[in-house]
Parts: sequence; C-alpha cells; structure tokens
Amino acid sequence: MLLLSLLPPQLPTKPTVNPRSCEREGPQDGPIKRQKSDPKAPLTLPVTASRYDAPFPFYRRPAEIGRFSLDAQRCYHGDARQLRYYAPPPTEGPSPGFDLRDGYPDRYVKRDEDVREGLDHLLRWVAQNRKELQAEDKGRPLNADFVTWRGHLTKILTTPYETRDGWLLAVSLFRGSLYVSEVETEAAREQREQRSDLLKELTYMGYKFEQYMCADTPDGTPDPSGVVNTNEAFCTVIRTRLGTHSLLFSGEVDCTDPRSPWPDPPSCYVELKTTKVMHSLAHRKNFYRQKMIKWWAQSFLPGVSRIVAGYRGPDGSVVGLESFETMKIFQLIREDPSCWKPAVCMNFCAAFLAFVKKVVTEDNPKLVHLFAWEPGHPISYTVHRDSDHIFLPDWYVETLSAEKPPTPRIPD
Ligand code: UBG
Repeated sequence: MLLLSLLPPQLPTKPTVNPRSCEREGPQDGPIKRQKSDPKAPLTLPVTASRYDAPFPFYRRPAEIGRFSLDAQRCYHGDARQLRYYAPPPTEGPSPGFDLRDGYPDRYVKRDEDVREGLDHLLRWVAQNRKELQAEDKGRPLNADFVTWRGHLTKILTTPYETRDGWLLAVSLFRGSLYVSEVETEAAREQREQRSDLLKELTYMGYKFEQYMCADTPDGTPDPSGVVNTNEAFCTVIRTRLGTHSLLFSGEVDCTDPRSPWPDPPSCYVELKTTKVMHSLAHRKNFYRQKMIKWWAQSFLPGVSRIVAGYRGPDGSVVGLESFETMKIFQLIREDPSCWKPAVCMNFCAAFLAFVKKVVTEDNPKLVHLFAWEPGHPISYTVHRDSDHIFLPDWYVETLSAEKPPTPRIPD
C-alpha cells in the first residue's frame, strides 16, 4: 500500500469530533493512503482560482422539498413553526433606531456550542421523508449524490478566495449517497474558546438585528423586548444539481417576506446580516471583496433572493439598511478585476464534488475520508476506518438499511 504524507504541517492529526461517535479509534487512522478500489484516484485537488475561471456551470434552480424547525430547547420538529416573517421598519435608508446591544447579556440564551450536532437534524428530516426521496433508477434509498448542510457548501464555494481559515470535511458513502459533515479544526476550536468579549457581543448583535426585523406572524410587528435564543432555527431543505452532481442540502433561513415579489420558497426568503457602517469607497470595495463573497455564496446556493444588511454604528445602533438582490451581486463586483468571480466558486465546487466522487468509492458508513484544506495548499485527504470520525448515527444507518431498493418501474 502506498503511504504518503501530504498533509500540510499545520493541520491537526486528530480533529475535534462529535463526542457521541468517539468510542473507538481504528488502527488504520493516520497517514494518507491511496484508495484500494480506485488506484488512479488523484491525491490532491488544487484550489488556485485561475484554474476554475471558465463559463458558469449548470446550476439547476433550487427547489424547496421540505422544512423543519429547532425550538428554544434545540428540539427538532418536522414543520415550519420557527419560520419568522420579514417586518422591516417603514422606510429603508435612514437610521431605524435599533439598539443592537439591548438585552446583552441578560436576555440572551446561547446554543451549547460544545454539542457537536453534525448532520443529525438533517438526517432526521431525511429519515422521516425517505419514502418521497427514493431513487427510482439507481436502486438507492435516496435520490441524491450529496447530502450536507448549505454552510459546508458555502465553505467549498469560497475556498479559492479564502486566505485565513482552513477546513476539514468528513465524507462517507452510504447506500449510494455521499454525506459531507464538517469537523472543527484545531484552529477553529481555539478561536471559539478564546473568543473575545467584543466578538461575543458582535455575534449577539447579529441575532438582535434579526429580532428587530422579524415578526412571528405575516402581519405582525417585531418584539425586541423578548429573549434572543440561538437554539431556535427554521431550516429549508433544498434539492438542486450542480453539473452532474445532484445535491440535497439544508440551510437555516432567517425569515420569509410575505410581500415578496417572488412569493414562493425559497425565493421569498430573506437573509439578514449586520456589518460595520462604511464611510469610504475603499472600505466598500474591501467589503465586496472579503464579505460579500460569503453572503452571496450562502444565499445563492439555496436560491434565497434577497440579503438585507444593517449597518452598525460604533455605539451598536443601526445607522442604515441596504437590500441586495442575490442575483445582481455579480454586477457590483464585475468592474473590479481583483475581485472574486461567481463562476470560479461554482466551477471549483463542481470540481471538488467530482474529486470526492473519485476518491470515496467504498460504500460503508463506518469508513470516513477526511478532506482537509489550509490556505496556500491543495486539498488532501486521509482515510479512517472504524474510527472516531464516524458521523452517520446508528439509528440512521439502521433506518435506511431497512429500506428495500425500490422496484424498477415498468414502462406502460
Ligand atoms: P450556515 O453556515 O449557512 O449559517 C447559517 C446560520 O447558522 C448562521 O447565520 C448562524 O446563525 C448559524 N451558524 C452556522 N454556523 C455557526 C457557527 N459555527 N457558530 C454559530 N452559529 C452558526 N450552527 C448553529 O446554529 N449554532 C452553532 O453554534 C453552531 N456551531 C457550529 C460549530 C461547528 C464547529 C460547526 C462545524 C458547525 C456549527 N454550526 C452551528 C453549524 C451547524 O452544523 C449547521 O451548519 C447550521 O446549524 C445550519 O446550517 P447552515 O444554514 O448550513 O449554516 O449566516 O447569519 O451568521 P449567519
């Protein structure tokens, strides 16, 4: 067996994993191994943006196929009870008078970040809806090449332009679908544990902005006197296709606009963001280069058509609002030759998914390939059998294993 040590030196050899799947460590954990089943599988994938500068790939209009909610105690419900309604102040533009510091820290309930949820909530939705997700043609229980969180795909899309944060993505092939789940890097864990008080308050301010902009009913008004609870979430489940890759992913949605010109989900959804008020053209240019790429990728993937930004003043007040149409963001950046390109992001994502398909060929929920990336390096991977890294829960594997392959349809 060919053993290679291509792992960049700063990558952790033993990343943090979901404690619920940390029972055993297999003897095969360790250096990169070439897959036995496909000796020609490439070992690394380059990320240089210029390599992916080609026409925009096929991306099918994202379709919402389901919804679920997580309540104040982070309990799953297979319905839209946590969906909130966009309720902006009467006019966009001048200061709406929001105090984003209000309620911090006394009216703030924070999700327990030490609990690693992995794909669990999404898998629960998949298991409950598996009858509708069956593939008629390929004899697999799920009609999707990839199952993941939208946020993981956002990280992949922005990789060719990312210069700071690396990532680790665990992948398992199970009954014909590839499951992708993020693993926290050592650097990210350190950052999280050493987060400054200022950063903690800024995070709160983002959630507080959502409270000022959303109502509980379509004709309601926001109630900023309530508690900000980050356990609560409304998630949309999306099906789409990028090139030859069929995707099923879920993403958290901030609110729906009952007065949207595009009334159907996911187009009617609105993503709410806060950012520091900008006073110069240079600042705006930098904002387009650094931040807008993440905002665009996150909303473009599920077909969320609008992003509303609240500009934060130094005292924590919102000094203005600006609305961005996701599909028009490319017009804001195309004049700047040093800026990111949407086509590069999407072509790179398609190439990464193709790379994963070539590498992960053994159908086994207890086999995990860890794809690792650090800025300045290509993407590499390690292979882990029966290890701490297993992330598909037993209940899910048992539920889907019990599914018989669908009977092939006989044409009339
Ligand atoms: P994204 O990445 O598109 O983000 C959507 C929204 O989810 C964000 O809104 C946040 O409100 C929230 N979120 C996503 N990632 C984080 C994070 N790292 N820390 C805090 N908030 C986050 N999800 C949570 O809802 N709360 C968490 O504390 C959380 N901690 C995570 C820690 C690690 C190490 C990893 C790998 C993931 C964490 N996630 C957390 C993400 C979940 O696994 C899952 O991806 C997420 O719940 C929903 O998926 P997406 O919508 O795909 O996430 O963009 O306005 O800041 P905004």
